[in-house]
Amino acid sequence: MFSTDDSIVAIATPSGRGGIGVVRISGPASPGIAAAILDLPGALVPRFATLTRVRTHAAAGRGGALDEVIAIHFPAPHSYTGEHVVEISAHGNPVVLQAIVEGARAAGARLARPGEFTLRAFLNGKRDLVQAEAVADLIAAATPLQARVAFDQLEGTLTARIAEIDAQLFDLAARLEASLDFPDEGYHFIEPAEAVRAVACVVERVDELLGGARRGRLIREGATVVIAGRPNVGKSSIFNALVGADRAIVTEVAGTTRDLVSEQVDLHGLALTLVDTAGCRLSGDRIEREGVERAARARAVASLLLVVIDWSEPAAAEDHELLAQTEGRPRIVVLNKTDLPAAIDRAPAGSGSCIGVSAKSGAGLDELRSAMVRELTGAEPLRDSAAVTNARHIGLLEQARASLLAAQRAAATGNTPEEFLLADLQAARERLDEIVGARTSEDVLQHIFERFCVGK
Ligand SMILES: Nc1nc2c(ncn2[C@@H]2O[C@H](COP(=O)(O)OP(=O)(O)O)[C@@H](O)[C@H]2O)c(=O)[nH]1
Ligand SMILES: [Mg+2]
Repeated sequence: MFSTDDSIVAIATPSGRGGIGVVRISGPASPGIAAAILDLPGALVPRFATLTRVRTHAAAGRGGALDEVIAIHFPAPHSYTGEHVVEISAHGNPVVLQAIVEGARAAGARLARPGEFTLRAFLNGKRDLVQAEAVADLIAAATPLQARVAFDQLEGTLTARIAEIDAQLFDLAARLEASLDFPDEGYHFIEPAEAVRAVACVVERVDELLGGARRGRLIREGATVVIAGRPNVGKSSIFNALVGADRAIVTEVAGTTRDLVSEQVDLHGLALTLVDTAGCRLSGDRIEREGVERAARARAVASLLLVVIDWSEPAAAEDHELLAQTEGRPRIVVLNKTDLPAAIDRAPAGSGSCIGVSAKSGAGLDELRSAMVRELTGAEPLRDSAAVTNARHIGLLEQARASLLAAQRAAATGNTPEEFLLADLQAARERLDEIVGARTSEDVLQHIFERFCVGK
């Protein structure tokens, strides 16, 4: 179902207006398609930026030019997709770019599907699946840390580590197979004890990768942090202080925030969706009640809750109720308004850390940020990078690990036939192959490349 013998075209730059907009054409016919829409004296010189003019399909008959452009031909196989690629940089105007695409289609190109350029790069062996997925991650990155982690994977760091693990497994499997070929010798080429050690060594390396998986996933996927508390404790003020802008309305009137207000925040490299909610109270009009219900739903899906309490007032019934409701969930109790005299004599008991802040003066906000990172990542410090970040890779590594443990148990008995061990090792290797895409069903590929946008 994935055709690669036709030529595809798409606008590769974001929609809208800008200094430059790029149309990308890939496939065997792309040099000819380019020649049909560009004013060229001869063929494009490979990898040479040529200043020329582009004619539209409509203007072609009348000989009119549409824009002045730079065209570059990247001959196969040394291109992004591994095919002949022509990139046309025009002025960044949607009408101009669309007309170039139409011109290319009239000359024989087909409109590219989402992710199809990168899919072709994968099918042509220019990138493995981990690297193709990293392209999508890099494009989607919202924080510098996300971008760095994605680029590491694009560079092949994860691929290399998986290849090392696979090489160890290959070596072990080869020795077991040699034993099979000479049955009289039994475990001649590898003693059971040695097989156990060798598998344990591989498990250790898989565990190294999985060790950073929780943090990695958090880096890649980000997290939702919901601010909860009764009206007027300063939720919106804390939200604004963490966002660094007056995004939510702050007033002394209880019940001001009625809908969810959310904003993306870069917290020490983590992409957080911070959500401000309506205060939890039962009174109020219909709109406020709807807001309170939305707040409850937001709390239910949050990765972390900030339960805000006004420390300048005696704890109210709503405070106790919210503390009881959120007990045991990942949460931080935030005592706000520490610039005022305390009316609460001690920190509320229960799970999660408790941090005093003043949204007004900014005191304690840095501690709050650090506590948020700590709660979200566990005790693990947020180091620069993470090897595995993608849930698909993590799932496959865990499956490979389970097969390895089965092999280890089998070898440990000392009398399990080599075939059984080999079958487990083979299963583990298949999972590793799936990560890099050496064996992957079309469904999985389709699912992965659907995430891309057109032109990537
Ligand atoms: N003194 C003091 N007042 C605060 C602080 N944080 C918020 N407030 C005030 O408390 C009132 C309610 O704040 P708001 O953020 O709207 O609370 P929300 O209803 O929980 O969203 C406003 O008058 C704020 O100016 C603080 O740290 N110190
Ligand atoms: Mg509010």
